[in-house]
Amino acid sequence: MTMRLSQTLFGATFHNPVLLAAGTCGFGEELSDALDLEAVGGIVTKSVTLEPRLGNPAPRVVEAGNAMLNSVGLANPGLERVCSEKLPWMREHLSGIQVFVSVAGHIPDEYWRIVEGFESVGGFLGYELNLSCPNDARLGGLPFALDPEVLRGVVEGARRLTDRPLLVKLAPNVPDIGPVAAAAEDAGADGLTLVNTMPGLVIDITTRSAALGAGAGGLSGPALRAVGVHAVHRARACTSLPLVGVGGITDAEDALQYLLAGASLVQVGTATFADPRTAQRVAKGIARYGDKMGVESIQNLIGIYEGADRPVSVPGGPA
Ligand code: RRO
Repeated sequence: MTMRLSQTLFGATFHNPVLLAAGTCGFGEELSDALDLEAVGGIVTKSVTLEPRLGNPAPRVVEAGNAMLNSVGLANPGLERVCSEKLPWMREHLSGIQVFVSVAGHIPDEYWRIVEGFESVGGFLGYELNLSCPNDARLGGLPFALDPEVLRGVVEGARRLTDRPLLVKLAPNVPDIGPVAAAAEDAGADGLTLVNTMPGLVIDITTRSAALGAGAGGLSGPALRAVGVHAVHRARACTSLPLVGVGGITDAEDALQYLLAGASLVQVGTATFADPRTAQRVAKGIARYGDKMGVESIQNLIGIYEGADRPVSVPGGPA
């Protein structure tokens, strides 16, 4: 028996559950020589802002133990050029897979104007609202995803502007992701992506300065995996939305943890930098696991973690 990997979610068919994460595949074209993009379930673009951004000073990426620290600073061509230069390529070359446009901004109005701009062009499935970038000071404020009520306002406004699937990307550094997930659902999100990178700092002890050009950054890679799996598990208990798990996936076993915890889809991010074919390999490995276990469809694996019904303990919070 061969396990069925395809699923219908958000009114669209995902031929497998493994997507490329925002910020790790550009707009597809940048990776098209290194892997067969039709072999992944979909991609999420680099976050797009209203105006072009050059990004932060180098180095933008450093090693941090079993992890990576980045502060890219939202480098992207901006709404207008993405619509005129990137979307046509994606429309032509990625018709067999699902594309989400990642949206970021400093103020709610920026998110809404970007969604309005993309709505007038089309040629992709939906949006991933990036409310959790750790490297964007938001004019001195914190990422929207750290406060359920602030997040609610951004999502409600975006919801009024589009009928396309709206994913909301959450941050790992909250005391309890449950209320944040519930607020996103209440505000009209169609799905949640968990999690963005975790704030971190690497210090060069020779220069006594930060190893990254920008100072602090966002931690990703294997060290983040258990945090992401826990976030999915916690969100599963608090919402009925489809969940997209991301953080530290390098092989099928990692991805399976997210699926069992309750994610319908997963994203591969940091591991793509080391091997652009990681997502393909992960999808094949999930299928092999299903075959070995005699599972008919991937849907029969989602959320069947045996602790799913147990009360979720939140460190520092009530059990
Ligand atoms: O561009 C970045 O520095 C960045 C973004 Br937008 C994000 O959402 N997460 C991250 O780790 N880096």
